[in-house]
Amino acid sequence: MASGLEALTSWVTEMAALTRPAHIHWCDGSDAEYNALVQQMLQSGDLVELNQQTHPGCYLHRSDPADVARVEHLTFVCHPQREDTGPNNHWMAPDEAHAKIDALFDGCMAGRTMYVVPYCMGPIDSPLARCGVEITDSPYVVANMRIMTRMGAAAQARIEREGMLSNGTFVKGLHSTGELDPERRYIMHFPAELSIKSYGSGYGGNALLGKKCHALRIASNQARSEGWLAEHMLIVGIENPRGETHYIAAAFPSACGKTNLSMLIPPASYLRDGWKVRTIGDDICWMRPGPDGRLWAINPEAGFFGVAPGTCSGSNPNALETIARDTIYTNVALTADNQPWWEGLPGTPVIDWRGRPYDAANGPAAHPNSRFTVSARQCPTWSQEAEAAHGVPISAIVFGGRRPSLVPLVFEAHHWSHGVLVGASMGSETTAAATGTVGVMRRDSMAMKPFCGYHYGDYFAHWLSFDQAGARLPKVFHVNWFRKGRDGKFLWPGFGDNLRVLEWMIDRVEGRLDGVETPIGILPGPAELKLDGLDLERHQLDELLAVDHAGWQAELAAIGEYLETCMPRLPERLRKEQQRVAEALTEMLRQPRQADATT
Ligand code: OXD
Ligand code: MN
Repeated sequence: MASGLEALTSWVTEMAALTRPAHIHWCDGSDAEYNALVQQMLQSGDLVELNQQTHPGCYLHRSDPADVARVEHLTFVCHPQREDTGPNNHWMAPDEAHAKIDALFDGCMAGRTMYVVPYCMGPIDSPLARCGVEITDSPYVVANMRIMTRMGAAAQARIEREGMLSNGTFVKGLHSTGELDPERRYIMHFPAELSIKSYGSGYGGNALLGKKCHALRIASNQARSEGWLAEHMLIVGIENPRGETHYIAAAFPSACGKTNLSMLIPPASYLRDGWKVRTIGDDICWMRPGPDGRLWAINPEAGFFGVAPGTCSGSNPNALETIARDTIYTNVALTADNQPWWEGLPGTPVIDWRGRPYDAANGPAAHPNSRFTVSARQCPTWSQEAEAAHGVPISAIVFGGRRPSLVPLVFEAHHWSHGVLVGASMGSETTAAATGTVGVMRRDSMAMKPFCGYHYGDYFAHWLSFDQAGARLPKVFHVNWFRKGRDGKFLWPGFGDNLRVLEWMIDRVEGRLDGVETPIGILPGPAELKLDGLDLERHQLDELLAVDHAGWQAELAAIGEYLETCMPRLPERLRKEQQRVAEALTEMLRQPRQADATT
């Protein structure tokens, strides 16, 4: 059996023969290497230096205007059997996919440097972590991978050590920015081969292969066969004044506030009382049952690739502090004194994201999906527990999306199977994180629609399978920070005040509050949410916690239709759950007086 190093070098040799670079650089992940890459990119114009007085170590990268977001329509999951890919993914036969993309890779690195980027997703000594190697011709990708992953010599040493052990096999990722022509762009995944090929895009989600491609699409497959979960979730630790710390994992679709929630600042009265927030991760969570039956989670990433617009002192002061130094900005605007700028910040833009003099007639100054890449260690709420090899125990799983109507502020699932239904039924308005129309409601089960690397029906069955004797599973909740009133304005203040909802969840986990039973789940009882100091009128709270039974009956019917798209692989248990809730709603509507009472 080949050693890890032999397997790695023979694959690198093969990829070099295909792409024919002028040089090959094996990345060690050192500061000197990073600094040299930055200097090289400043010279080539790939990076622009920002104001080093206000933003030391910060640089701006401008993408090609046609390459600013994930491209779901060009993203393929190539299982040998089409059916394994499911209705949630695009499929191409592996042979056809390799042939198509290899034709693009053929000679594409001529005259350029090929970088070999070994990385580890998760703490380097964690049994839950997994390694990969990305080959790329983009120094911007290398610099971002160094921030987003444990990249370089330590990762390579782990790959060499693990060799070809069954769980030690590294994920092979080949990337080239190519011509950045959307007509010659593919993001291909080969789960059975643990490999990824990405051509024609330099955008983060398409090009930083450790992130969405490895840590979600490939890892979700591995997780299924090895008995764990790879999820699109933040992980946050909340310490209450009693000294209890609860870790909460929360799934929201892209650009719905995961970064904000993971580093929220408690309301003033909570701060006075001693509440503390600890950030473990803002986007991806790998979790598996521990010997105690609880789910233990790690954040496989080492940095944040966050959405810039909207990040401001009101929404996320911790993020602002995090990105004040040593940050790569992508597609933001500039002020007159060369500071990064985006909509939501004070000040005035002078140069827009495309490098043109700012003119409001051209649209927003910063691209709506402009980003910052920064080490998570710079975050004021960063927790040392993020480095814990065994991970952190998860007390609650939260699902949520942008739902302007119908869905209450918070409810708790009745039990695990119901929680899986709640996650599977998630819906949200689309955002600028992917190309396409923004603001359209789409189902996004577990916020994994663009990221689940296999058939959703099998994925739901995998989730259900954790409900076993001896399991101490987290409680499951659903939240909606985005409910709007009749005036079209958000009813809930969100941001730091979301801690009030997390407090209710923790009290439910600890068995301190009763909640109110409804057919859709358990809601906070009157006065169970702490609202002191909040400017919220009674009717707004009533609206936030209302259960519109007739509206939910229609929603359950729509959920039923959506689940049908997973036939014949839809687990019977999930279908029964949908029927159970639908019937409970029908029953409630048959008793008008009772229905009125909770509406
Ligand atoms: C991301 C995304 O970049 O979800 O995290 O698109
Ligand atoms: Mn994401």
